[in-house]
Amino acid sequence: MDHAADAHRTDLMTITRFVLNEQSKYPESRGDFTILLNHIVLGCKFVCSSVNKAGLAKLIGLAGEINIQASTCSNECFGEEQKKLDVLSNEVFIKALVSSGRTCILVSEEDEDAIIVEPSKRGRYCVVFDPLDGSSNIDCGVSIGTIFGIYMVKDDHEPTLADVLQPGKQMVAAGYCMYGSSCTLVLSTGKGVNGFTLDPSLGEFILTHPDIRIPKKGKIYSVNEGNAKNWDGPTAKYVENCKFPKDGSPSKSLRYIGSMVADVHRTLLYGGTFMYPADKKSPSGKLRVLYEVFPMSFLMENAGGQAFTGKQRALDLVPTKIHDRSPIFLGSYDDIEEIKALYAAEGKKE
Ligand code: AHM
Ligand code: MG
Repeated sequence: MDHAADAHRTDLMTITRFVLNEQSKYPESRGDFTILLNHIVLGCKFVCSSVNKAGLAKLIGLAGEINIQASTCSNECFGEEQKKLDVLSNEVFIKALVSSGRTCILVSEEDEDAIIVEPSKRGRYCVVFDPLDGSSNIDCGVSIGTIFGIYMVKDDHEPTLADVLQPGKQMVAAGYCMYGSSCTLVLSTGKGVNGFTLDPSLGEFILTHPDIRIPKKGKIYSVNEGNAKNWDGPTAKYVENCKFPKDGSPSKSLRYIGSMVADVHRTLLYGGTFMYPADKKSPSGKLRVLYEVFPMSFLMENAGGQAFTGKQRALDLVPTKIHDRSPIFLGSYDDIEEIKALYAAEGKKE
């Protein structure tokens, strides 16, 4: 009997145990981060279960629509009114985060204004999140996900927007949970990136992807090419190089799901680039700085890759509004170097 392999199967590294181990390296740690993360994990499990049941529970549809199934639906979570999954996910995460007692300000893609947590429930963390990114993909069963970033305030002041309008490099942790063929939570607390897969029979996220490192160079590029006619010069040139390389290397493959969590997850594991560039119609691109660009850039850098806006390192951006957008190019170190060189060359021409 192979005892080492057996120990691997029976000595399960759950996400809570993993984070506790990590936090115990800091003597000043008070366990607050572990508690916060447990609440995020709970939100992810709830959303995962709702996404899996979406067809059955007739959750798909317009928010506010009366769910004709509701009166016969025994699942009291879903109530009388049919809730669209992104609305439901937003409520789940806000309730989980506030009830953790460890947050002071929340920014959600679904809410125009930041949520200031009431004083009796406040803690030191600010959480920015997209509760269900890629929700236009729900109806066809494509992978979707939750994205989150976490900042920490240093003292007990009254929370303000200034606490979250901080460059991404100030985040203390970031991650995403992908609701796909399996439910995978990828997390970085600033030292490497680790992936955990939900074991539905245990209800626990188990470490399945320790110390994820993105390949230094990739064979895939990922972008919505339907926008090509409006791209700037460097983006067009990079994509042209992917298809018709001039150095004799093989052409790259195009993969684009249109769901950021799934596209970034593939990029982290297989390497290559994911881009949502600026274009003439959307000079700031589409993706949101605080809860899409920053968390994914934080993960990329911590896995050995890079994230670039076309002008600067993405994590150096200073957002001025909570729903700001930015162009983004992220992925394998060498591939992003190539994009940076194309922008630098364009800059010299101007
Ligand atoms: P959403 O926040 O409204 O779901 O939009 C974000 C999504 C990302 O997941 C994805 O990368 C992008 O929009 C796809 O956009 P497009 O359909 O323009 O290619
Ligand atoms: Mg989104």
